[in-house]
Amino acid sequence: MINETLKEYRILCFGGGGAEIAKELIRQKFDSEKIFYFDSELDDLNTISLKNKFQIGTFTTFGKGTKGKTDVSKKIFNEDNELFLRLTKSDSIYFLVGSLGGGLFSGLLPELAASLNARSKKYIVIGNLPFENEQKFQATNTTYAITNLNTYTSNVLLIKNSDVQRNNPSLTKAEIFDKVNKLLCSLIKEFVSHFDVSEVVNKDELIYISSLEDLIFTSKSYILEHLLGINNSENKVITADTNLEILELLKVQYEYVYRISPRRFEELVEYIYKLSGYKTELTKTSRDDGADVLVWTPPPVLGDSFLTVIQAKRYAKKKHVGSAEVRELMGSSQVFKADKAQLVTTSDFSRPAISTAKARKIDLIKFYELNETIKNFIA
Ligand SMILES: Nc1nc2c(ncn2[C@@H]2O[C@H](COP(=O)(O)OP(=O)(O)OP(=O)(O)O)[C@@H](O)[C@H]2O)c(=O)[nH]1
Ligand SMILES: [Mg+2]
Repeated sequence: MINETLKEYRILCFGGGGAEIAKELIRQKFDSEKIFYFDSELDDLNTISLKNKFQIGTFTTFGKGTKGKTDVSKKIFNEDNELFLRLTKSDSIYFLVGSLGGGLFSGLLPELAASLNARSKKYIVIGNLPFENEQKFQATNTTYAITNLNTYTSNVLLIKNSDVQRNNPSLTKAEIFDKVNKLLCSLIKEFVSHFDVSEVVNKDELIYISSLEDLIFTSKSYILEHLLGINNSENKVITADTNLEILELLKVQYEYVYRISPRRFEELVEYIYKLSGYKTELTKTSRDDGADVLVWTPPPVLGDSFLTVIQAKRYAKKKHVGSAEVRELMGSSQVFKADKAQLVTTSDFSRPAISTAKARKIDLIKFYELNETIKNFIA
């Protein structure tokens, strides 16, 4: 029953260190639906395959990092406030995860904490501190983050890189990071499973702003509170619906569609058809028949249902869909013995694509048109 309740958590990872921790979470088979990764650095975003990853601060850093500047993070936070609000709307427990020292996570943490506090959300900060001998700005950023964070929460658990190094003097730096990531993951795992950190983590490696016992107590009582609010068999654990949250966001800020992962985009397309009442299926990621979504139209009174295969292309604004993509979809339409094929994109279609599609009777759809039709379905 506890596990049922704990479906309600989200692990939000930030910045380069956050990406490494997220990768470890994925390796340890954490439910990837629960893992979110945010970064302004495209180079780091590209190293991880995750549905819930978001480019932030696009208009602040243009795909670069903050270069160690926490004030840049504040701008990023303001730019993407809407995204954070939407993704932290439900009454989940939020884990804010990353590595202090760099600009992004250090600068965002106090802003996120302030925002979560203002809306009475529950959260726990889990991360690591830079090595003692790292560059000066790392220490400055860390102090900035912790001092400001202190005014909002005492639910903070941090591991010091240097402590791990002292306890494991023979390890290389890369091995230390690996160890730190594993420690952080076990910390999260413990919280998610039974909220007892004492067994998995060597307490000497852990610094905590409040006492660990307090933290565990707080979290436990939250869980209990949460549990008491539901009656077991028919329990009302509402799993937050990320697709809906993102559609709501797109309703007010359409441009976000360029910052989500391609897989998330495929899901959104499927979701729209599902909301419209159709039977749908998302094809496996590994499958490469060129079809992402299958939609069955209900049969008119009697007869066979009508199958539409859909290919979803989350392309950058300027990258238009060409005739090759249309031909590929044609092929996959045959593989699936489909009655109809549609190509949905976030960008536009080239002239050859349009003429190829016309000859083959393939529908070319711009995502905003699809999104427009769905507006009626969401509050
Ligand atoms: N947990 C963890 N931390 C790491 C790893 N590799 C580097 N770091 C730490 O990450 C800290 C912060 O750097 P980043 O996370 O890259 O910084 P950022 O938050 O992305 O900020 P900017 O890149 O400056 O915008 C450094 O001080 C390193 O100690 C890793 O594999 N795991
Ligand atoms: Mg970075």
